[in-house]
Amino acid sequence: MPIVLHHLNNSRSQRILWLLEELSVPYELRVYQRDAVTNLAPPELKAVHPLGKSPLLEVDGRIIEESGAIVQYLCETHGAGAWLPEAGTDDALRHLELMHFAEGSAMTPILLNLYVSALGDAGAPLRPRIDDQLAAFFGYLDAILRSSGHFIGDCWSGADVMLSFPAEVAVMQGMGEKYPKLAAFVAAVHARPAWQAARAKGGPYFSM
Ligand SMILES: N[C@@H](CCC(=O)N[C@@H](CS)C(=O)NCC(=O)O)C(=O)O
Repeated sequence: MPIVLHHLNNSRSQRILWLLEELSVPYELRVYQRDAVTNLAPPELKAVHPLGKSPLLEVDGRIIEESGAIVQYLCETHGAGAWLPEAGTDDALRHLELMHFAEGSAMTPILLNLYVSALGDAGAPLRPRIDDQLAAFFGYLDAILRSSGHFIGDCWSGADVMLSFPAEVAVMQGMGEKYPKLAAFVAAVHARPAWQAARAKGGPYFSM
């Protein structure tokens, strides 16, 4: 029974699709379309998992949710020793931190920005704090990117996959010049044949 990725178009699930392609994992792709008006996931995703969000990875009938858990699982089971630093090393601890940072910290101001922007002038009192936190997190990511172009060591890892989404948000929102290392990282991600194969299968992503 192949692994199934329950994929929502134009979403954080794109990075899982990319990783599946990188690792040459045999998988079945089930694509769900956002509502054209609300941009929310369709109700069919709730039949897969009560939260009705994506990505969801189905392995032998078991649904794995949360991007970080899915990335960790795929790297451990299909990474052939690559994509994760050696256990017990400082890089492994750093990797753990960044895997959690991607969803646990970086996404907070990104989502607040999205929601508060919809409020127009009513959201103005929240704007300085959100802008401050976006600058703090994007600036941090830009600063910690290594000269290798990766977040850990000299090669691709699960942390690169997880952080590709907040990095893309920064660049797609026109902050590439302010964060040139993030911009170069995103360009390197998008140049990967596996990323392009994922983009072809997953459909339009941001404005690409
Ligand atoms: N922390 C979760 C977030 C999942 C999530 O919120 N996914 C969004 C797509 S980016 C979603 O499904 N949104 C549709 C909705 O909430 O209706 C993860 O990384 O897997």
